[in-house]
Amino acid sequence: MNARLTPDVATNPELDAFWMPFTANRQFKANPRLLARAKGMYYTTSDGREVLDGVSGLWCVNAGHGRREITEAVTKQLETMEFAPTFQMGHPIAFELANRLAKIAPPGLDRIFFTNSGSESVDTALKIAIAYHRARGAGQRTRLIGREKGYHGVGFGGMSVGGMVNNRKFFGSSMLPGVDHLSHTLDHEHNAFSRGIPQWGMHLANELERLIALHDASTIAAVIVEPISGSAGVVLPPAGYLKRLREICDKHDILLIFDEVITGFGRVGKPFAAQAFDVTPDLITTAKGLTNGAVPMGAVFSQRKIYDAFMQGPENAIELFHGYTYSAHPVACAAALATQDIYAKEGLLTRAATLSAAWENAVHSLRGLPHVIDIRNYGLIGAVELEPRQGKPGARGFDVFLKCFERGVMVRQTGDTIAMAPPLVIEPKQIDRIVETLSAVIRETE
Ligand code: PXG
Repeated sequence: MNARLTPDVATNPELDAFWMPFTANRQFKANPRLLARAKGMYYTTSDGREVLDGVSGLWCVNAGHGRREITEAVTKQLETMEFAPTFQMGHPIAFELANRLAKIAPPGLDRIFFTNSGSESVDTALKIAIAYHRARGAGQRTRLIGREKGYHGVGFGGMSVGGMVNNRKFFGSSMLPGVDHLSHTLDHEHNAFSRGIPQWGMHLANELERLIALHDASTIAAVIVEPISGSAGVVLPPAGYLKRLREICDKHDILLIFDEVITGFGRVGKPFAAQAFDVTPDLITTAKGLTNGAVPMGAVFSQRKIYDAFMQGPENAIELFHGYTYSAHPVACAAALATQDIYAKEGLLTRAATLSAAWENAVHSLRGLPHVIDIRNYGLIGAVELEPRQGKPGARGFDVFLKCFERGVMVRQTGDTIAMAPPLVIEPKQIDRIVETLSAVIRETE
């Protein structure tokens, strides 16, 4: 225990009880950053400062904060029916929401399973993949392939297929057996400062052939990747890479899962990255932007052929022994429907495409600043990677994040990478504000 930190913590005893997620608890509690209100593009801190939201809360508030339509829909639903079970029962807006989502889904992915988070969506999709093969008489296909630097949430399934070292190493060998990983696609030597999709690295998808040769296709259920990795600091797919993964999976009867918890719902200029990259997976995992972050909810989009494979046997038999008490929670459904209305009415699922050129120019204007070793962008996602300080990885990134926040711009830091993903309602002058603040802060950070 670091004794030096104890007195600081003691000065804020009201902060002790909340064990904060993915947070340096002692550092935070010694110097808290408290958000009190939010409207449009801005948070207001508890001491009354306005902060421009450069990361949509945590990649989820795609339509901007404080949307009245969502508040009203949620309020009305709470007054009408706050809860209803979806095990052997149903309620109308769950079906309405599934039908709505099916309409914006990539071709064929029109069977929707509801969860409460991205982590649950991932574990659900992995379980569906394994059970699907079993339903087809290929029950030996249980192996899962993830990728280095992948983030698929924090459930045991998602952790196992994920590839972020710190998210794994503290949990010993408590991983799913039979998981292997592809290499990640981040490559500074060939791709640093690529604008949009990098050109080099499609061949990295061929590693899947190597893993298949090692394990044999008959043991592999699914490959799961984020079309664009978010948490690892924005790692983009090289041109042609995702298509190649699709071809290899098709050849070997392996399911391809896209984890679109971050890329879904307009972040990349189309409803889903699957559409932006013109590659159709078998399952898509989502959460976050589904409800604009207002109520926790996730959804797994499944190819109809997968759903149909389960719809066999006696009609009174439960086909998938999986689900959550709060799957399709009425309040979450109401929030999601209101969110989808906003997305449709305001054209937000494609707005990133119209802003992406300006966004790209803005973030790449930071090239040449001290310590900037790479800049990556796609849709309304951007990342600026800084050179780590000698022996102190993450310290420079944290300083930049903190100074930006003090100057009224909230970005996200992972290691020494600053990630940005503003609400899709952002205006050009707000893009400038984010980038000007970041520029000034980077210039004066040792
Ligand atoms: N998959 C992906 C691709 C994600 O980005 C999850 C699954 C898990 O979702 P839940 O709802 O269980 O948290 C995520 C979550 C960040 C950051 O900025 C990213 C996420 C969560 C928190 C922080 O690094 N993504």
